[in-house]
Amino acid sequence: MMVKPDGVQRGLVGEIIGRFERKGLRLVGLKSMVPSENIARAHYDVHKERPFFPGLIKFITSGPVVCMAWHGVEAIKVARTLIGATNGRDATPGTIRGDFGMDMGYNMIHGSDAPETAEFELGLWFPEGTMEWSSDHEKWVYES
Ligand code: DAT
Ligand code: MG
Repeated sequence: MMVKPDGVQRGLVGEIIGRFERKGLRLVGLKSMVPSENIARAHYDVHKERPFFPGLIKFITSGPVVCMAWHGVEAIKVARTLIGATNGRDATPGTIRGDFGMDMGYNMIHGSDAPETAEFELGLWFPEGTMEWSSDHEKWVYES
């Protein structure tokens, strides 16, 4: 997942990370950077033919983002549920976009949408790999 430049500018990094932590996901990678044009284009390659693509690349490369790798059972689905619909005006209250967003492009956070895209995006943003660690409190997150 990635907090986009609007989320960083609005001071929502802690709020967003806190929601995933409290849900019970385990943080296995975290870094901040101003994305290069190359990494942004590779990340959004599936959208390269769309009319909004140039604006999206300009936005994502406009300032710092926070890249996060999270681990958990069905983590992708769980995270997408917490994130909410793409357009903040349509997103359900209680989701990140539903609570903080009013826009389609400025929607604060990216989340991988499938295991294959997660694998691709993790390789792109975390070429050094992610952390292996176990959380002592996880035994109280999952019954078995
Ligand atoms: P999501 O971020 O919910 O996975 P997506 O993968 O369809 O959404 O699109 C990637 C990003 O591109 C999205 O977060 C915001 C932007 N975007 C999508 N559709 C758009 C549109 N019609 N106009 C402007 N920006 C758009
Ligand atoms: Mg997407």
